[in-house]
Amino acid sequence: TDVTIRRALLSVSDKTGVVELASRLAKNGVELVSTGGTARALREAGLDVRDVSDVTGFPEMMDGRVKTLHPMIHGGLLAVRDDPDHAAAMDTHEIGAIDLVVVNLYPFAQTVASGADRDTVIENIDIGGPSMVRSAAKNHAYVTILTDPADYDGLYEELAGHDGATTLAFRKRMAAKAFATTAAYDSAIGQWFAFADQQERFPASLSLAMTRGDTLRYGENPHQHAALYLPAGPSSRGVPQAEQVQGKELSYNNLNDADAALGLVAEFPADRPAVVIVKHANPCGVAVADTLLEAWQAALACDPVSAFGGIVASNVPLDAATAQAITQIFTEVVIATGADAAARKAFAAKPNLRLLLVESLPDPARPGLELKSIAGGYLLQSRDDGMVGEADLTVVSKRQPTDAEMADALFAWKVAKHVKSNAIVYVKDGATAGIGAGQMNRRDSSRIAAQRAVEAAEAAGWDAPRTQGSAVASDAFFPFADGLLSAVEAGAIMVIQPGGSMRDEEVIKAADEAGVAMVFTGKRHFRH
Ligand code: 93A
Repeated sequence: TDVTIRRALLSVSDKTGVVELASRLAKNGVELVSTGGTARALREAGLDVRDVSDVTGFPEMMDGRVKTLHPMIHGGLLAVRDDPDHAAAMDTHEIGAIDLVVVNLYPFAQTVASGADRDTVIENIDIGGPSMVRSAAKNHAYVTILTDPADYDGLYEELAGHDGATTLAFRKRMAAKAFATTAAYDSAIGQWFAFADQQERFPASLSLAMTRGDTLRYGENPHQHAALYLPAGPSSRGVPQAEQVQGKELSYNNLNDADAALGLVAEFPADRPAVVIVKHANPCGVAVADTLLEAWQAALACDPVSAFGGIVASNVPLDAATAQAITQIFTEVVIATGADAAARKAFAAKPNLRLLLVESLPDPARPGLELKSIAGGYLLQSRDDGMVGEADLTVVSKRQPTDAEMADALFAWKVAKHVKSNAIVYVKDGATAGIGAGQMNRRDSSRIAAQRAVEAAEAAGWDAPRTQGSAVASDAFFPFADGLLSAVEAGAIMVIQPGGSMRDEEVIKAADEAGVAMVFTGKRHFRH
C-alpha cells in the first residue's frame, strides 16, 4: 500500500516552506507541476517546474479562476489506478497520475478580516484548490494530500523511511485533515454570506480617518481632558461645519449640546420657524410658530427654569427681535442657519454668548455611525435615522385623531426621538407642554413631564397647564395601561407610541374608555 511519489502538483497561496519541499522532491527525482505564482516562486529558486497550463493544454484564464479545473488534473487525481477501465481512460486521454498534491487555499478568512470590499472577498473564494484537495483526499488510496505547511516535515519522514513512498496510514491522516480543512473553509464562506450585510455595514477594524481639531479646555468635567476630532479631508457626509461668529471658546459640553439642539431642530422643515432649547443634551422646550419670535417664546414657556444657561437652535436665520429676546436670559450657545446684521448686533451686546452659524441643516435621514466607548472596547451603531410620517402610523383607537391632534402627535414623536430615555413628551398646538427625560422608569418621566407643565402654567399665569388637550409621545411602548392613564389624567387626548407591548390590548382598551385617540408607530426611539 505504499505509493512512491513520482509526480507532485504544488499550488499554494501560503508559500511558507514550499521551496524547500519542492527542492527535496526534485532531489528524489519527483516531477513538479505547478500553478502561476507557485511555479514562479519555484523557478526563482532554480527549480525545474512544469506549468499546469502545459499539462492541461489550456492557459490559466479568467483572472486565475480557471487554472486546475481540468480532466488532465482531476483525472490524474481521481483515477483508481488498479481499475482497468480507469487505466484505459488514462491511456486514451494521456492523463498522467499525480501522486502528491500540496495545496493551501486562497486566504478567505484573512481577506474578510482585513476589511476588504465584497468583490475582493468573493474573488478569494478558492474553487480549484478545494476541488483538488477533495479529489486527492477521496483518492487517498493512491494520492497524498498536504494542506498545511506544518505537515511538510511529516512528509519528509515518510519519504525517508519508505524509500520515497508514503504509507496508507499517513495518506489517510492527511486526507482526514484535508476534508476537515475544506469543510471549515466552506463553513467560513457560508457564515460570511449569512452575515455579509451586517459585516458590510461596519468596518472590520476601526481606524477612524480623523484629524485633531481644537484641543478643548476640558471634557465633561474640569478634571477630564478633551479634544475635537473632525473627518480628515473634505467632509463627505454632507454635514456642514459650523462657523463661530462670536463668544467664548466652545466647551466640550457646548459642542455636545449644540449638536443635540441642531439635530432636533433639523427635523422641522424650514418653511416654518422652529426653536429648540437644549440643556444637558435634552430638549427642555421646542416649538414651531408663524414667526421665529413666537416659536422662541413658546419654546421658552415650556420650561423657563431649565432654559437658563441653555443652548438654542433655530431652523431659519435669526432676526433682530428673536435675538433680542434670546439675550434676555442667560444663553450659552445659539446655533442657526444664519443671522441678519441686526440680529448679530443684538448678540454682540452679549460678548460671551457663542453664536454658531451653519450653512444648512444636517439631513436627519443621512447615513452615519455613532461611536461610544465601553470598558475595553467600543460600541458602534448606525445613527438613529428613523423617521415616522402620518402614512407610517396605525390608528389603534376607536376614535380617529383630528388633523390638529395628528400634527401635535407627530411633533411630539420627533421631539421624543431626541430625548434621553425614558422619554415622555406632551405637545399642544406645535409647542412642547412638558418633557420628561432620562428617568429609569416611564412613570417617573410621565410624572415629571406633567409636573413641568403645571409649573410652566403657574409661571406664565395660565388657567391650566398646556397638557390639557395635548398629544403625548412615549419613545417606547407603554407596558401597562397605567402609563397611558396618567397621561390622560394630565390632560392628553392623543397618544403616539410604538406599540408592541404584550398588553397592547389592555392599553388600547384604556384609551378607548377614556375617549383618547391613539396611534402606533411600530418603531421606537431609545436614546441613552
Ligand atoms: O481560482 S481558483 O478557484 N481556480 C483554480 O482553478 C485554482 N487552482 C488552484 N483557485 C485555484 N487554485 C488556488 O490557487 C490554490 O488553491 C492556491 O491557493 C492558489 C495558488 O495560486 P498561485 O500558484 O498562482 O499562487
